Amino acid sequence: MASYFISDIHIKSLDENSSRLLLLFFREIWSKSPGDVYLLGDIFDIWVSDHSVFIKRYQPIIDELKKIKSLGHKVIYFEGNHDLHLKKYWQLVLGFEVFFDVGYFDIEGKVFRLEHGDLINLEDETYQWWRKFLRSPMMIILGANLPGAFWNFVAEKYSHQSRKMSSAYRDQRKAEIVEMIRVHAPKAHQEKSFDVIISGHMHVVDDFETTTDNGKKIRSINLGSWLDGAKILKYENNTFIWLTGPEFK
Ligand SMILES: [Mn+2]
Repeated sequence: MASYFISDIHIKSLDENSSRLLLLFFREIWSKSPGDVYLLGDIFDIWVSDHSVFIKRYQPIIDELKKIKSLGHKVIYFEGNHDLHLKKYWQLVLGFEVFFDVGYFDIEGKVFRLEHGDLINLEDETYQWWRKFLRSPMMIILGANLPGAFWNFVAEKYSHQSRKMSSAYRDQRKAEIVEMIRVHAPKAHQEKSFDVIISGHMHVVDDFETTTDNGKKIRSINLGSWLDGAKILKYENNTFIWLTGPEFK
């Protein structure tokens, strides 16, 4: 059975091509080869708590994920830095498994370590402080109680700014970002052993193999983002396949 890894689509509305492609994936690609779906964060450009503004806007996507679960497959959702406080709706209402940092999964007998990827650069103390702050009990309460329209407004301002900065930043510093991902893998392996580590967030596709100090071969894959084209990683029978192109062909 297949496993699918998806991250960093940054969906803002259902009118976007990326939304159309995600729905097409669920309805036409997934249904021919069903399997578990791992969402590694930043699927939506903004999602906070259980606000109806987000539920209504993304209802068709939610319905597809519900269908996947009802057919007996897992839907696992890792929070990113754009989709926050997911527990209240995605776990308690929809019954999906929600993760905040790192998760380990047995897939076809191999151990997979999955994470959004925003813990890779631990030296960025300002970001790590911000990350903690956003998940503090006070912010979880505020997230649920301030109206969805407020978060929507904040997100629009914030993401316009961060999108501009991050694409320029990422172009200039691609080699440095790849290096960060590759240094992270063996370091993460010291915490707990795994065969494969998959992350997102960095918006740079990377796939490499390395050998740890104790001689174990590990593979590290970063999923990139959909800002430069739709991409989904499929794993089945010990093999990874990238589903890309306009219609995942
Ligand atoms: Mn991110």
